[in-house]
Amino acid sequence: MIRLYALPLSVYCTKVRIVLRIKGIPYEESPPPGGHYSSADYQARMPPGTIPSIEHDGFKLFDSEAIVEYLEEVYPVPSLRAEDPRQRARQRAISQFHNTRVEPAVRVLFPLVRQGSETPGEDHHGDLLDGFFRQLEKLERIIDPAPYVGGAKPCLADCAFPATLRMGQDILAYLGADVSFSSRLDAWLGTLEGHAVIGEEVAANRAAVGDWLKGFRRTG
Ligand SMILES: N[C@@H](CCC(=O)N[C@@H](CS)C(=O)NCC(=O)O)C(=O)O
Repeated sequence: MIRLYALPLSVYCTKVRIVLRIKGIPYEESPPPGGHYSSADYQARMPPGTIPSIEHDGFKLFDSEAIVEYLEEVYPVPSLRAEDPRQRARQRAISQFHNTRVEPAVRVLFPLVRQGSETPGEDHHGDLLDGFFRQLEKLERIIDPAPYVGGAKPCLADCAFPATLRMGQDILAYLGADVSFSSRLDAWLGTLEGHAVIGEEVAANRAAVGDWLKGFRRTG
């Protein structure tokens, strides 16, 4: 049995949950021991102190990308990666574009939410908001969904983006800025959210983001 340490607000945890559920892998989920990834209990068990992480029959693994690749190898059916090495490599590059570009462009917005009373019109805020839009433009040029990144069925490269794009959109809406996705990104998101598992997990993450945003008071 796989134990998943995760929290509802984390888009990386959403990605791993999507993969576990699409593959039909039995798992149990709990918050990190001590309730948070910064707890001493969790860090003693999982030294990087990040979520998500898994324990599988005594084997401990952190990092969402390593986890989904491991799951793909240990539970290869249904497959979430291309047979062809070039397509597979490309899908990995797209996944990494999420982890190294798109998600960080959303994460840098967190302090603006925490500040609460600031307005997005200020110059340094504008730069941060533009950073997210720049990554969306690049993503638009990188993917060619048909209707998923990997073709007719979802692949690993489809699993991380929808929660992160919605999180970016919801944070920007909270900050008073509008995010309209291009027709290509919009159609892709529609496909992803129309998938039963992906749709449910993204909705759950979005609800957690909504609760998190409600915890801050905007006065600006
Ligand atoms: N590259 C990691 C990033 C995961 C990550 O940053 N998770 C956040 C929560 S969403 C976290 O654990 N933050 C605590 C920290 O970085 O110390 C992955 O893909 O698992």
